Amino acid sequence: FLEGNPTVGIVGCPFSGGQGRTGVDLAPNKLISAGLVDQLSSLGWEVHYNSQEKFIDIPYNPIPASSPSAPENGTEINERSGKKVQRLPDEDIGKMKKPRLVSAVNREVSKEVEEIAKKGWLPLTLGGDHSLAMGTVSGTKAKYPDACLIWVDAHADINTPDTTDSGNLHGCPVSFLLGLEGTDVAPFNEWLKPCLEPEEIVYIGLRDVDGPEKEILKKHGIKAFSMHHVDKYGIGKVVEMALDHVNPDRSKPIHLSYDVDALDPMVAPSTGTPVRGGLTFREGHYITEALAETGCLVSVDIMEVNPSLLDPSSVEKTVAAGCSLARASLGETLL
Ligand code: 4U7
Ligand code: MN
Ligand code: MN
Ligand code: MN
Repeated sequence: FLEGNPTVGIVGCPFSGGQGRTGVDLAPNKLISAGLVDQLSSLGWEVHYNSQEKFIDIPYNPIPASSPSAPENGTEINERSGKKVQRLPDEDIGKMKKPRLVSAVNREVSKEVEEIAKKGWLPLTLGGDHSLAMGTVSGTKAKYPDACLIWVDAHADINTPDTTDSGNLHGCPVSFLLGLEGTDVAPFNEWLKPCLEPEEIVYIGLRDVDGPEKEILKKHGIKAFSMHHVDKYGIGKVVEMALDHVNPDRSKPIHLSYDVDALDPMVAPSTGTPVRGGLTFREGHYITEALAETGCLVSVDIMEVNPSLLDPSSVEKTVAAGCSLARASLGETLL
């Protein structure tokens, strides 16, 4: 599906507004500093890297109210960009936290991913939190309307604005992409149109799914392989069954959205919502290798690395895992 020399457009998204912990916004820089650009070049890819630092000047940018640079009139100096930004209020809408910011950022991500995909390149989005998948998947779908979605995660991320308990939008992107009941709400409905059918998505790695999410999965007949299925069938069979479901002829483009919390916390400890009993290092990488092998991968997300959590060795492990998942997705082979 890609055109010309294999080219990857890395979209660095330093964004944490879809959940409550800071630090996940540091991941793109960390992954790049770890050498990701050279690593992908070595695999034969032409690499373009574009950091979306402009996010931090989006008007709803949540600077802590106690920030020393915060004058009373609502105009503040952004500590990271040094630029003046006007901070508009971003009050909860229903249960949704930071809805305007999450929407505005994803609107930019969607445009960026669409642009890269339309050049015939592969967008590799480095999160940031997983709310960013609203943008990445809609951007991919704009170029490839028949793309299927493989969602690797401990969580289903399919809460709606009505079912979410936490109000964190990183737990909701899939419901918006599907256009489930309750997602046709401002500000998202100003740009995000439902672009995914329930039979176009498959999950691998689930082990922490909220009650209402289970109901949604059942109601819409959404295929999911939990850790129970990985244990039962082995990862090789699970990936084959997952592909048989969304891409039976291996003829459709594939978007891979990879939340590193799918990996066991021993493998990827530095992430905001770790859940024990996850994928081993090899199981996690097998998924990306097998998808690369199909030749159908057109867009990849590596999400939820949080370099500010735990000790330096945990951070290093998690960052290294993020880089190696990206390499394996782009065709690094063991032999
Ligand atoms: B992630 C959760 F309640 N379901 O909605 C929620 F358990 O992108 C977690 O997969 C969401 O890390 C996790 O807040 C989102 C919770
Ligand atoms: Mn998760
Ligand atoms: Mn997730
Ligand atoms: Mn998480």
